[in-house]
Amino acid sequence: MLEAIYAKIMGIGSSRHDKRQGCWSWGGSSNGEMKRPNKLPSKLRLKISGNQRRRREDTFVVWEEIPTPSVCDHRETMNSDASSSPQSAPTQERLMQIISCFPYPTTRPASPPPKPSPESCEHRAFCDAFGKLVQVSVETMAITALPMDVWLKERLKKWVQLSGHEGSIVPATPHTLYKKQCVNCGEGRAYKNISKDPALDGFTPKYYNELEKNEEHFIEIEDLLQQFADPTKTAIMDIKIGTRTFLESEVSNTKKRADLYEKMVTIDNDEPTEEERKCGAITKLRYMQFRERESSTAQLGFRIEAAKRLEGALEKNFKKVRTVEDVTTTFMDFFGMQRSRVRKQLIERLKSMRKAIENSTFFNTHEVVGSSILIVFDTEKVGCWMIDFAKSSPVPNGRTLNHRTNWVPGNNEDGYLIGIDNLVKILEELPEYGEHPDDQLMVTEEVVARMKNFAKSRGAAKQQDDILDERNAQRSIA
Ligand code: I3P
Repeated sequence: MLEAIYAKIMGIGSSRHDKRQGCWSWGGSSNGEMKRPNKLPSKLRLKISGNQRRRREDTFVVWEEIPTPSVCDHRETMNSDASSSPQSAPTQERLMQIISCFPYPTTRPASPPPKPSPESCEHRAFCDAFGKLVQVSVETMAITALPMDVWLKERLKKWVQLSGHEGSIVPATPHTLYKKQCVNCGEGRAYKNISKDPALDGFTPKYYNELEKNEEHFIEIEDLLQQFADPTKTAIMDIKIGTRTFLESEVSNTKKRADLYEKMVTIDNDEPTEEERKCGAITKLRYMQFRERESSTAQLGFRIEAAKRLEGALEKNFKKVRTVEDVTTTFMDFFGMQRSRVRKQLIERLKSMRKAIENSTFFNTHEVVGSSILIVFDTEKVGCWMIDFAKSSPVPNGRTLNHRTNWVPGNNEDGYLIGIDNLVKILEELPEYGEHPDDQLMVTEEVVARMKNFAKSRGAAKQQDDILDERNAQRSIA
């Protein structure tokens, strides 16, 4: 779910924040369901208005303060309640352990992405050899200048992972990430095809490399957050796009899974049929379609997977954000007071992205399932990219797709453009900041600071008035 917040950070599904460590992480995988914390400060609850009120208890969206983003291991933290006793803190050694499963990180600049234009063998051989020489010398210099563990610790301090399966993404160089590839996953091939499609240039992370370590496969891609002045001071949202989130191969997969049954009842205890209850297990297709219906995927062709607000708050669970109203409210909370500026730039970017997709050879010939739109903004800049192509593959028999036709088994349509169309529409209909009644309730740190300053200046002015009054009184007595 959530590519890295590096943000999809990656294909987000559930997440956990360890306050003591000041770290946060996201995971979109099998085992990590969040429970509703017992008590939440009311101002941190998602505001719900109008006809959403009836679902207030269901719409479980929590914003939590996150002091310092860093990386932590989901496996140690994902299965317990936020309000329960403290978890064992992931140590630097533990982080190094995770990193050690990946190809060795390096302070070298990432090697340039492969050139799409055909070159002569001689030319390529020369470039390869020359590239290696340059790389070796840069690497040597960089390592001399900054020891690897120091570099890595620094990098991890600013490390945020949004999407993908837990522990699946780590820093590779100051501007790139390693992403672990699942078995039979065609993501490297998808990225190679994307790099050959000029229409998509700049709309996805740059793809650099495919690597292997201990028989595991990795790709090296751009870390999009590094385009921002301070990646820890960004707001990030991962939106899974498409009306279908499962592969067609799942339709014929009859394997029943207890973990997915458990996840289903955590979301809605009334959902399983009698037979499913007896069995205590369901197929992946059943679970994925249930998730599509419970969220906005089925109706709107996209769903919010995870988000971190500018002020540093982390959104944990959007599984029941389903209607246009739910989505609108969540966007308003996410954009905060930056709404007017961010919304405008986002709409423009999404419209160009839509045009790019309509003109893209890659999209014409591939189904793109479980991919996300990653939105990142800070106080200066707004970015938006397509990420996570783990479930993207060429359509068989030379057929083409339009990404707007409804899915029926065998037609490979994914509803990608249905999602973008609805996203643009909802953003266009968002009220300007200040026009919505809820805006007055948005008491952010900035507003509190402004109120304090105002009170202070009022206090100072009153003191001056009192002094003047006293002086005047003394004068009149004299
Ligand atoms: C997960 C989510 C992931 C999916 C995962 C689901 O559900 O849909 O995208 O992984 O399947 O469990 P949730 O969001 O409710 O946590 P894939 O996209 O790789 O299929 P999995 O359990 O088979 O990993």
